[in-house]
Amino acid sequence: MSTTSLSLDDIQALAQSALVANGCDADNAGAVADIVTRAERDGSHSHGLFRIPGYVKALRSGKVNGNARPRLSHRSPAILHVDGDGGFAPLAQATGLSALADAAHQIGVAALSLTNIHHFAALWPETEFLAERDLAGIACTAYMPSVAPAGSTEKLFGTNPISFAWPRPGKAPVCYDMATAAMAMGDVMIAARDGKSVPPGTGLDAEGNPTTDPALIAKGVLLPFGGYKGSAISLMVELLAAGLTGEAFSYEAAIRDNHDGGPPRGGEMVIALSPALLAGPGWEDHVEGFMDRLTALEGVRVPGARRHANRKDTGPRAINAELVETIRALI
Ligand code: PYC
Repeated sequence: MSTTSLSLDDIQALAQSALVANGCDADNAGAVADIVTRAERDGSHSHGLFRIPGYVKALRSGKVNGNARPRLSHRSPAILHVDGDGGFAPLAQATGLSALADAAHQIGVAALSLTNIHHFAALWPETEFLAERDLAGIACTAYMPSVAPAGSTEKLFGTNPISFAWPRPGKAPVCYDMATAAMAMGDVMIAARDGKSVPPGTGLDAEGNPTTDPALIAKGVLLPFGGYKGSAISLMVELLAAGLTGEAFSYEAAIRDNHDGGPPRGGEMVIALSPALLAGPGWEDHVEGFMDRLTALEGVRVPGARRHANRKDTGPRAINAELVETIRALI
C-alpha cells in the first residue's frame, strides 16, 4: 500500500475542505474534521479520513444538513436532549456534552439523548470527554442492519458500537469503544480494500455460509462478537440508542435511508455517572488499587492504552495515498 505523509494540521484541513466544498458550513465541517483528525492521531484509521467520502456522499445526496443548528433542551434536571437538526453527530454532541457533565456533577447520574443525527464516527470522543471531567461515561448508537442476531443468518442489528470510559485523575482514562459485531464494518471494508482475509467467525456470505473473505461479508452479514453474549449486548444497544431515544432502530434506519453510502439518521444515548457522588470520597484511591492489581498481571493492557500512546506522537501520519487522492478529487 502506498502512503502519503500528512501532518495532523494537513489532515484537519483536508477533511474540512472536503466537507465545506460539499455544503457544510464552517462549524459543522470543523466538528467533523476535528473528530476525523483525532481518530487519525490515535491510529483509528477506520474512523479517520477513510470516512470522508461517506460524509460527502451524504451531503451530496441532500440527506444530511451541512448547516445544522443542534438544539439542547432539559426534559428534567438530569435528562437532556439534543435535536441534531439533521446534521452529522459531532456538532450535536458538542452542543450537549458540557451540560450533561454539569448535570451529572450536580445529581450523580444524567443522560443525554441525541436524535435527528447521522453518526459515522468513533464513540470514545464522547466518553473520554466525560472521563476528563471525572465522570464515568457510556455511549452507544445503533446503525443500519449488518449483523445477524445469534442463531440467525439474517441481518437485523447494526454494528452497534458501545463505548465506556472511567476517569483516572492525572492518568489517561480507561476507555473502550467497540463494535458489538465480531468486527466493525469499517475494518471489514479496509480489509477488503487491502485484499486481506478476516478471522473465522467474523461473518457469513450472502448465502449464509461462513467465510473469511471481507468482500463477501460486506455483501452478506457480520456475526456478533462472542455468540449469544455479544448478540445480547447488541440488542441492548438497539434498546438504549433507539428504544430510549425514540429514534430509529437499525432496521427502521435502513427503511428510511436513501442508501447513498453515508451514515443513516439515528439516535445516540450518552450516560454520565459521578463516582464522587455515587462512591463518595476516596473513590480514586480505591479504584487505583484495583487498577494496580490489573496492570501488574503479565500481558494485560488497559483499554485505550494503545490509542493514548499513539496520541503522544504529534508528527505526520502515513495515510493511504489513493484515499488522499480520492478526497482531494472531492474538493
Ligand atoms: O464505526 O461503524 C461505526 C459507526 C456506526 C455508527 C457510529 N460509528
